[in-house]
Amino acid sequence: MALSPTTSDTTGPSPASGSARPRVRFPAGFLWGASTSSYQIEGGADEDGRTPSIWDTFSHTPGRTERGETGDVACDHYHRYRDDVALMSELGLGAYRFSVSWSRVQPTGRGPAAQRGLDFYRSLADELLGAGITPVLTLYHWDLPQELEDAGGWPERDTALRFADYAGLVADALGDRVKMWTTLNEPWCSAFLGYGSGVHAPGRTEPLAALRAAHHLNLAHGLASTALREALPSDAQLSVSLNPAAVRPRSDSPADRDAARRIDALATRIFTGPMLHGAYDEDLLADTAGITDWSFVRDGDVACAHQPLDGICVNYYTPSVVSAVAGEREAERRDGHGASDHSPWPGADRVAFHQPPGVTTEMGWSVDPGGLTELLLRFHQEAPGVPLYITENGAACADEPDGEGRVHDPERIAYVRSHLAAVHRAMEGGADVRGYFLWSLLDNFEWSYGYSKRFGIVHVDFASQRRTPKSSAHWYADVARTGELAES
Ligand code: IFM
Repeated sequence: MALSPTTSDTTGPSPASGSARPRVRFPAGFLWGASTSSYQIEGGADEDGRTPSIWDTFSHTPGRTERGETGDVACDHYHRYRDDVALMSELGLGAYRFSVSWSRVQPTGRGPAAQRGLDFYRSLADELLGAGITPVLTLYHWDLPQELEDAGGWPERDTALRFADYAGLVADALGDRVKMWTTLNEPWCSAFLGYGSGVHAPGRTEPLAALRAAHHLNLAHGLASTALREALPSDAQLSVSLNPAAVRPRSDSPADRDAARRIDALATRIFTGPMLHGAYDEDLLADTAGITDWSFVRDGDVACAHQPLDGICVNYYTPSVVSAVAGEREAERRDGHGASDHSPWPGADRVAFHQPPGVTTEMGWSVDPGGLTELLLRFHQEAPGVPLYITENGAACADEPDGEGRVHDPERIAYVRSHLAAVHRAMEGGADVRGYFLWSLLDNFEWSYGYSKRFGIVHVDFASQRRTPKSSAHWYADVARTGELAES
């Protein structure tokens, strides 16, 4: 079903709709893409001068990842990127979001760039542009050079300064090819899973370090944005990818609503406060006062983090349902972020997380598209006039090829369909959403879960590196081609 090239409305059924399912139409120019990240797919871990990142160290530490799996080879994308771009082209993707491995392009996290590392990303961008696919570059998707962690990592201010230098190097090398730039991916995970619960690299479990890391990530975003604006052509678009929480109190009681407020502050407002409004909220500072007086925040830091943005990128998978813990009871820790005796929520020890009823994905995450509509409408209100993108959304399913080598994943199609409908509802409510990037293009290294969770629309047989587009890939290609979605 082809779209008229001039069609740009986002509401109402398609005039061509003849099926029983109502159809929604996305505007012409809407970006249909898929996302990946460097450590999760590249492999080539010690090639061409790349040095270890915190994820190399962490995954090589016994007991840190499922079955001791690492990203040493992953999807071998470092050697197969041409074929992967050809696959994207066959699927008709309009955009591809990838991240740069910092230690591949600046091996010690300081000093001059490594030419061969930069050349890889230049060739990748050229390949994409040649195929008519818009490259969308994320500077940091969790793989900090190990040398910078050895110097203290994100809890130390210097890491933010190093990040700005790195941003400038990458901008100088790719600014002529890449127009869409994202500073950080999900800084909440870097700070609170990396330094709080320790389920992510570098595996530290220090509440104060987690809060310091969050602040220095905000500062890093601000400093890098300034460096990017200086180095990039004026038509470059700058954004950040956040994973804000859609938090629901389990009941309407004041205690449960307060629990939701605390998690909202720690998950979302700790970043949107400085980045969008130039301040940390008072309630966040009060909730964490037992851990820190925030004296590591220097004059001018939050103003620096508060940079003009050309887009806000939202990553969404599942909501959180929380309640207050009464009395001496231990808080339930089903927050969906992996098993640890340490909390990723400093200052929220008396908050319990609950599994919502209903369907879950292989991650155990409940399927609730309403959370995505809610978050998009929230950003529409909080940052009026700033275009929104969904830079990650998708589902892990237990996908395996059938006897004929085909991979059927109707659960993933249902998940993506319902979330695209949720995006459309937010657009009907006024949200200026410009694109959707499915997580993920390929099955890949799912962090501490190793290769046990498959998020790809393309199946990867990790032994042979054979790629097989799943039925969701063909379905998504059709949505991308027509700009239309049949709601279930
Ligand atoms: O695989 C991750 C990705 O790296 C960051 N966002 C969530 C995805 C699924 O867990």
